[in-house]
Amino acid sequence: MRVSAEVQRALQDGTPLVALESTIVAHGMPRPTNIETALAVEEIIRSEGAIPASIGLIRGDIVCGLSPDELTFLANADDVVKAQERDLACASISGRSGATTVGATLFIASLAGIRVHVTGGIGGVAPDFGETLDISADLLAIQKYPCITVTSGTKAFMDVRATLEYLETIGCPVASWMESTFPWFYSRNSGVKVEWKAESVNEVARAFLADQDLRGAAGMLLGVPLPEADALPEAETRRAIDVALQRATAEGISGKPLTPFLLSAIFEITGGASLDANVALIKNNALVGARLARSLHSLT
Ligand code: PSU
Ligand code: MN
Repeated sequence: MRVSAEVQRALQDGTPLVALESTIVAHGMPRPTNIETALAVEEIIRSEGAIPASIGLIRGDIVCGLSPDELTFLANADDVVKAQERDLACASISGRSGATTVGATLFIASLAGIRVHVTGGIGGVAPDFGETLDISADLLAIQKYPCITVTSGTKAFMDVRATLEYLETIGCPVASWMESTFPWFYSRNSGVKVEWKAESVNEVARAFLADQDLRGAAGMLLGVPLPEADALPEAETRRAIDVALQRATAEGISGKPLTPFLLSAIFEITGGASLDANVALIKNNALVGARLARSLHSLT
């Protein structure tokens, strides 16, 4: 594992740090919006007085603190693996380059000692989990590693209610930012209630530190609804998901290619609004995440 000089310095000097996953860059957004957004997100974090630590795999090296060139490489290369935590060792010994998922990013961030992680969407529990057992490895990692994940929801076509049930079962605290329902990625409201409505970054930071004292190392999830101006009406999100899923069934698409297929179908169905929403939400999460990292630093 290689920690960039800038991230090492921030760790030594006690400058707030924010970890960023790279699957959204390599596989979550089309070019060139992916790299433009990744660089803009890093800039937002800096402008809030924190240091970004983008995480990924470069030719077998696990890197914490990707340079702009390395991010650009991951955004444009065609053979970038989507690395979950379990894939890291195997990808590393075979010299592969990879984008890290939320789960893999949290593992690396926590090794480095970073306590805030910003992403767009997390994996979730799939609507057909009863047959497929498709429950994202992200969820266990979010609970397990001592880092707060800032997200705007699960991938929109996951079962939000089942995902929150699962997080409850495994003991992961879940808050919604200024709302009493969990966000729905492209839309502000999934309709699923949460018990913890967070009213300030200071409240979340204090709760996180108290939880470390009480239970030992553990993570937390903060759902932040995307800004009103970029949000899709709930009915439009519902329709886009339904139509995209029908197309996937009609074309017999399942397994790994399903997510990219659905994302591009949703893009087309919403006339590009889904991508604008995705860009807006990750930028907004970067703002909240950087403020949260600053708050954590002021408390410790
Ligand atoms: N949601 C999106 N775009 C993404 C992801 C989620 O809207 O790119 C990525 C995240 O990196 C997340 C991963 O960790 O997908 C989850 O993959 P899976 O469902 O296979 O666990
Ligand atoms: Mn999955």
